[in-house]
Amino acid sequence: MNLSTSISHLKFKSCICNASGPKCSLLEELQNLDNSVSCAVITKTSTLEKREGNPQPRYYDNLLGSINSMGLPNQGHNYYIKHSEKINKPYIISMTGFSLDELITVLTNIIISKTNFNKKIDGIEINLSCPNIIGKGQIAYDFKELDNYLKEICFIYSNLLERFNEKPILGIKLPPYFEIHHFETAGEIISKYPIDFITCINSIGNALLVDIKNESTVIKPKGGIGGLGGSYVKPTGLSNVRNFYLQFKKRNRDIKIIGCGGIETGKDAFEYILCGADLLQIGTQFYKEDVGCFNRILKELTEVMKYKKYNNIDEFKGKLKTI
Ligand code: RRO
Repeated sequence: MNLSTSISHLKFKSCICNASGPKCSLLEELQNLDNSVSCAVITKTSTLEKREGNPQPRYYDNLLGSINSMGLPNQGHNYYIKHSEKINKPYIISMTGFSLDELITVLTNIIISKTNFNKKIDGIEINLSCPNIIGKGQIAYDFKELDNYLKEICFIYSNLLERFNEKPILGIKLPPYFEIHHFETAGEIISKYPIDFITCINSIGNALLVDIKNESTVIKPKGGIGGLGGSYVKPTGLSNVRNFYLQFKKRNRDIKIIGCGGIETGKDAFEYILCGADLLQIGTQFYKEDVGCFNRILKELTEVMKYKKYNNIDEFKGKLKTI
C-alpha cells in the first residue's frame, strides 16, 4: 500500500501530519513529532516576537471537538528557524504577522535563513485565518486584503528565491467559507498566484460552548468565544476542500489542498481525500491522543483502501461522485 504524497518537489512518506496549533510550540514537542510517523513537522504559527497568548483557560474539548482561544502563544519565529536543523523530516514553519509589514519581515527572515544560511526549512504555511486575536478579524475574510497580502507575499518569495533550486513550498491557511460565491471569489484570487498549497480549514471562528453545570463559558478570553475544531467542523472542512478542489480544477491550476478539520479515523481521512485533499492535518485528535493518532489513522486508512482495492491515494483523490 502506498500512502505517500507530494506538494511540488517535496515528497512526504505518508499523507498525514500534525496541524499547526496543538503541541508544536516547543523543541521537545517538535522532536516528539519528528520521532513519530507524522509525515511532516509543522510548527505553531509563529510571529515576529515571542508571545504568551491569551489568558487561561483557553482550550477545552469534549467528545465532539474543541474550542480554543490561545491567542498565538509561540516562541517567536527565530526559535523555529534556529531549531530547524534538529528536524529530520519535511519541516514546515507556520507564520503570520499583525500587519502586512510585520508578516513580510517574518517571511523575509525565514527565506533568508534558507538562502544565506542553508537552514532546513522545507515549507512555509502562512496563516491568514487566526480567529482569536482580540480586536482583529481574519485576513482571508477580507478579499481585498487577501489579494493584497498574496501579491506582496509572492513578490517577496519570487524575488528572494529567484535563483534558488529547492524552494521551500509555499502555502496559506484559510478560514472556512460558507457561501458558494465566496469559494468563487477566493478561488479566483488564489489562482492568480504561484502558491503550492492551501490548507483548509482553520477552526470555525467565534463559536461558543457552554458549561451547563456551572452555567458558564468553558474558556476565558473574549467572553468564552473561540475557534471550533474536531467533529463539529468536519462537514464544513469537507465542503471547503471539495469547493476549492473544483475551483482549481476549473481554472486548470495545480494548487494542492491540505485538508484539516475533524479527522479522527481512517474513514474521515478517506472522505477528505475523496473530496480532493492531497495531504491531511490532525489538530484536535492529536491534542487528545498524542502521536499515536498518526499510526492509528494511517492503519485505518490502509484498511479502508484495502477493502476498496485501492493501492495509492491518487486512485480516488478528488473522485467524489455526486448523485
Ligand atoms: O493561537 C490561536 O489562538 C489559534 C490560531 Br493562531 C489559529 O490559527 N487557529 C486557532 O484556532 N487558534
